[in-house]
Amino acid sequence: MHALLVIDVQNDFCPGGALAVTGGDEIVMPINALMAEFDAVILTQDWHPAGHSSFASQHAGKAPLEMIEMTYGPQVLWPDHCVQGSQGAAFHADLDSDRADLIVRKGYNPAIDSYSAFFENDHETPTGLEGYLRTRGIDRLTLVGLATDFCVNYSAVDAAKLGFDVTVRTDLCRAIDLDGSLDAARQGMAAAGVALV
Ligand code: VGL
Ligand code: ZN
Repeated sequence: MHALLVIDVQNDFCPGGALAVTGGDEIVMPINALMAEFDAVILTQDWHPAGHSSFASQHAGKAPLEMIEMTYGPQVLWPDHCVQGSQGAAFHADLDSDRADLIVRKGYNPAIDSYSAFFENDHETPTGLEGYLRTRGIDRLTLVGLATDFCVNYSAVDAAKLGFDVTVRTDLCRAIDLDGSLDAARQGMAAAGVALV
């Protein structure tokens, strides 16, 4: 069984959003068209409580895109984004979210960010997605969405480590590209055995 995993195609990651990814909206229609080719379609949704610890606004003297050390390791600080229930957290209006079998929300823990669809950024707290996939007999995943170098990257690497057969459609992803993060992500995914096509 082969699932399409659509990562964070939300207003805040599209042009005009709080953490806009260049060209983020270009991938929406082609992703919709791709959905019909899969046995399952799963969407993820970045879903932070107001005042989330990954927001620069919560750290005195810190600006967005600066780094801090959290108990679980280094963390990039972001502008406030994808706050639960906000328009920014909603899926892009053209994304065919009705087609989804499952929507996985992540980043709801106030103290821990969660780039990956599988684990929070402590790399151990699970979201439950692994169990869902295994109980449905899904062993292959194709990933698309935003952003290539953060949530797509972390999700793809975790999926490969868990033993899934993982492909990233790089033409249907767009990147933030912070200080070489896109090159690092490409290398990390390839080293983990992810097929980049
Ligand atoms: C993401 C930064 C913060 C992403 C989410 O979806 O790649 N990036 N939250
Ligand atoms: Zn986030």
